[in-house]
Amino acid sequence: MSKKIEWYHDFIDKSYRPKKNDLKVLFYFEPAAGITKEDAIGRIASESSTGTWTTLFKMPPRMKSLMATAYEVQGNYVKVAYPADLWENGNTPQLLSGIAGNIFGMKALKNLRLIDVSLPQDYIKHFKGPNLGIPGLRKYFKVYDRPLTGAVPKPKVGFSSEEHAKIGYETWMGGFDLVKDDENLISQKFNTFKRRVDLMTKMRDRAERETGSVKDALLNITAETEEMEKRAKYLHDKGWKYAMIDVVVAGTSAVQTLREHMGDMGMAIHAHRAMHAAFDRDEKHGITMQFLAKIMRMIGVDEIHSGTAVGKLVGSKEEVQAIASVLRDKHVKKRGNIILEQDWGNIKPAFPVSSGGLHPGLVPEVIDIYGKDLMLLVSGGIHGHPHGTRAGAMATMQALEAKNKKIKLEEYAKTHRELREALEKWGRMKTE
Ligand code: CAP
Ligand code: MG
Repeated sequence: MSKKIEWYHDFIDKSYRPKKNDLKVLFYFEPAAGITKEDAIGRIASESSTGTWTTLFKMPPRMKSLMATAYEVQGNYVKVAYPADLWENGNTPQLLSGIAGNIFGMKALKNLRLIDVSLPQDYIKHFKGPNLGIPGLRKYFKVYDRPLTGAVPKPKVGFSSEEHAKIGYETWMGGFDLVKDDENLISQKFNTFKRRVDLMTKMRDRAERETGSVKDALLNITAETEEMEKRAKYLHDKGWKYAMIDVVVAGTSAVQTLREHMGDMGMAIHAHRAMHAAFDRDEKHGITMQFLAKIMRMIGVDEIHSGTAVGKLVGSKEEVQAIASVLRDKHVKKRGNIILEQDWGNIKPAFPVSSGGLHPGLVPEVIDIYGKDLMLLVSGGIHGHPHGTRAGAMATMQALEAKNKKIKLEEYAKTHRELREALEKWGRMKTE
């Protein structure tokens, strides 16, 4: 028999019971041709903790206590426990370099998907979580019985700051709480951040005066981190409660820095997830959206896009509800091989954000899927209304009222013109 040259199987112990402070991770895996399941799971635990590809000449015995353990295998799902001492307090990138790092590139695996992590109290206590979260934002808007509503001026980019602010005003006047920048609108020549903020500030003050309601915006500050800090401060100085960040492209480290900075100013973070589908779309490989949502709630975004299940973008009802549970529940219950249990302790709940291809006719279905603790973004679905943005926002608010009163949309539309016109155009159509 040849000499032992690797020690991957040392990372497997099916009799192991995770300790209270272990991090537990659920993976889906498919071994490459010629690799056994045992070889595969040993490699996952090894590469994401203390291992290397070969046995070593020397290894201090205490290192044993830092090894991860693959402890439960069910078909192609494996759970791995990681000792608390492997992780630096409050360092999200370090966590990702471990459990979401090299392992995705191992030749021994045909596919690997990081489904969820269960984080012990001792780990999450080093993070702040959302600054305002659902309760803080509801209190700020004084809106308790319906989702918060918002819209992005469409098309995505191209409007001047003046045009943008006018559309924003119409959106607010139609009854929406928020006007949102698109993910790729930040500070282009034709619509710079400062000019947009200045004009939006004037329009917000006017809309607030005229409606008597709180109006805010999700203005996109995404840039290099120090520039984001400056932009957040600028928003604060102009009386805005929010800033929006494209959190995946900006990175966890930048989001964490902004959470600190904006927390000091009493602000909330709206997290857009542009680029998430590069790693969460393939069902067999990559990282799930519920994992991203969990990490972002831990760091402290107040809301994050989570899909619609009925709109134009990918994401099933099951997936969308798993994400909502991770974001909103205090005690997240384990669901099959979809989510692990999570006790959030003192970390506040964050809003899921349903967006992408929505229009008034889809509102009841979205509420059936999510319930009311939600941010509802309807953009094309208001600006495409036969009577324009304001009427489109009104139609959406009417759809929400109808749902609240348990009245069928078609019935409510008989006495609500804007809703009727929206239904005449789109009906209950599912977008693509
Ligand atoms: C929606 C949107 C959002 C997507 C993001 C867009 O506009 O502004 O960025 O919804 O997707 O550009 O498509 P519409 P997700 O309402 O006009 O479709 O929320 O799934 O991350
Ligand atoms: Mg967008």
